Amino acid sequence: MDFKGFDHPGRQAAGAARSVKVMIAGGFGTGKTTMVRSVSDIKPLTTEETLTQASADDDHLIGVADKTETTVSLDFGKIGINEELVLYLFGTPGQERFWFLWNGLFKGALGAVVLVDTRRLASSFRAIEEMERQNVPFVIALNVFPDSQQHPIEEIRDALDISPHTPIVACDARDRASSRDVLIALIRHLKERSAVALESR
Ligand SMILES: Nc1nc2c(ncn2[C@@H]2O[C@H](COP(=O)(O)OP(=O)(O)OP(=O)(O)O)[C@@H](O)[C@H]2O)c(=O)[nH]1
Ligand SMILES: [Mg+2]
Repeated sequence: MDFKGFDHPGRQAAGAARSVKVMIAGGFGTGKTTMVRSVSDIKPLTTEETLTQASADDDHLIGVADKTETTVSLDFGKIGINEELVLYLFGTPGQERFWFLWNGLFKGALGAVVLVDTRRLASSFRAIEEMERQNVPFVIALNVFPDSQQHPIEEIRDALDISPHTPIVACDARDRASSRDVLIALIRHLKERSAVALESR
C-alpha cells in the first residue's frame, strides 16, 4: 500500500516515516483504552481514575458492570504500520463530564476510530456527532463482547445514522491484530477519500 499523502506537516525528515495523528473515540466503556493498550508499540500513557458510584449511575454500566476505572484525560500510544507510516493514537475520555477536553484533543487529527458497543449503541452517538462536527473522517469499529448479539451491518448503519461511505468493521479491542486491522481500515478509508477529493478537483 502506498501511504503518500498522509504527511503530517513539519514532522517529516527525508527518508523518515510519516507520522499521523489518529483519535480513538467512542462512548463510555466501549474499549478505547483497551484498544490503545493492545495495539501500541510503546508502553501507552493512560490517565485512568477509579470510577465513582455517582458517575457509574450516570453512565449506565449495562454490559460493563465490572469496569472499575475510566479515562479522565487521554490515552496515548504509537504504532508503526510499516516503514513509511507511524500512527500516534489519542484515546478520548468517554464520560460526558470530560468531553470539554475534546476540542483541543482533535487538533491536527487526520482520522478517527469510533468504537461502538452494540449492546449500548447510543453511548457512541455523541462521539459520531463530534467527528462530523469537527470534520474528522472516521471508521466505526464494533467492539464485540461475549454477549453482543450479531446484527446486520446495514441495520447498525441505520441505527447510527451514518453515511454509506463510512466503513463499519467488527473487532476485539483486546486483540492486537484485530485492533491493527481497524487502523488499517481507517488508513484505507483516508486514502480513498483523498483519491475522491483529488478526482473531483
Ligand atoms: N469482553 C470484552 N471486554 C472488553 C473488550 N474491550 C474492553 N473490554 C472490557 O470492557 C471494559 C471497558 O474498557 P475500556 O478500555 O476501559 O473502555 P474505555 O472506552 O476506555 O472507557 P472510558 O475511558 O471509561 O470511556 C474493561 O473492563 C475492559 O476490560 C472486548 O473487546 N471484549
Ligand atoms: Mg478509557
